[in-house]
Amino acid sequence: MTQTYETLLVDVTDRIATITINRPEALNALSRTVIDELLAALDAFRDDDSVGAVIITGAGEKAFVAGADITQVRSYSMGTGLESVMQRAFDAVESFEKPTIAAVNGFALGGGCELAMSTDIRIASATARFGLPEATLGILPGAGGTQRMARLVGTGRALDLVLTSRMLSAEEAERWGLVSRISEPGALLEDARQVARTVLKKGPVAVRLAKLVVRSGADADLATGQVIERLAQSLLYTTSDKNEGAQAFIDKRPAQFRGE
Ligand code: CO8
Repeated sequence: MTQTYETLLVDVTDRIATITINRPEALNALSRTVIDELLAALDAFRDDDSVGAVIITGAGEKAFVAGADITQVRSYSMGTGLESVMQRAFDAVESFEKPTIAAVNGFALGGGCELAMSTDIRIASATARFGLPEATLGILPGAGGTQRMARLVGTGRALDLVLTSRMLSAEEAERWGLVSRISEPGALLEDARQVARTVLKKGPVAVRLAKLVVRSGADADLATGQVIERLAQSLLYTTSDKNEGAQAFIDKRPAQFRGE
């Protein structure tokens, strides 16, 4: 039975878990409860073989997540910053073993943009808007935002967003490389599920290792990244999935991967 949450709606269908952050009255802002429940949901999915991929989205059509809950921001102290629960939470999203997709259905601001950036694949509704407006509140994007944005779109563009609080349309976000696909608003979730279904047809060990290699290589020098790549590939060469994938191609049939 799927666990119930106060601030999340969770559905598991065809090995795809959809987590909907459900506080539409506050544009799905990230309260501490949302963060705790998001981590609890990922923990539950980690060892659950009935879940192969996770989609994260927001309730309603207006917002994916409009940032940290500003009503709680006033109580943040230096200790809150140092403890940085949100930074660690998004690290957990980024390093989650199974593929993750953000279906960005509206405003993805501050912590919402940072959450989306910690997923593997970002799909935006044509009406989505992205930004890191923390400086307007006298703080900075402290949940990985200053770092992930610079890595995704380059330092100059990241500084433009961070220093001015400007918002990007879905089209601009795609041009900048912040999202890789745009959907019509009504088709967003189904498009995200289609992407998840496509990934789920691939060799599961290959998908898991490919994610690990791309992620760990992104912050390494080329030679180190290539060593990681070579080691992962050598491991895959020992799997029966590798033989099945090649045989299925020769037989002109879909592969039946066993994850070993
Ligand atoms: N937190 C709490 N409530 C919110 C938030 C939020 N982030 N965003 C919107 N709401 C609430 C509004 O207060 C409003 O509530 P009510 O109806 O009770 O007045 C309701 O949602 C609807 O919002 P608006 O009326 O403002 O809707 P508009 O269409 O006029 O505007 C915007 C939409 C542009 C999205 C606007 O709501 C907005 O600017 N929201 C705030 C965006 C923002 O600044 N986000 C960044 C927050 S800071 C952050 O994320 C820090 C992350 C790193 C922290 C690290 C800590 C260690």
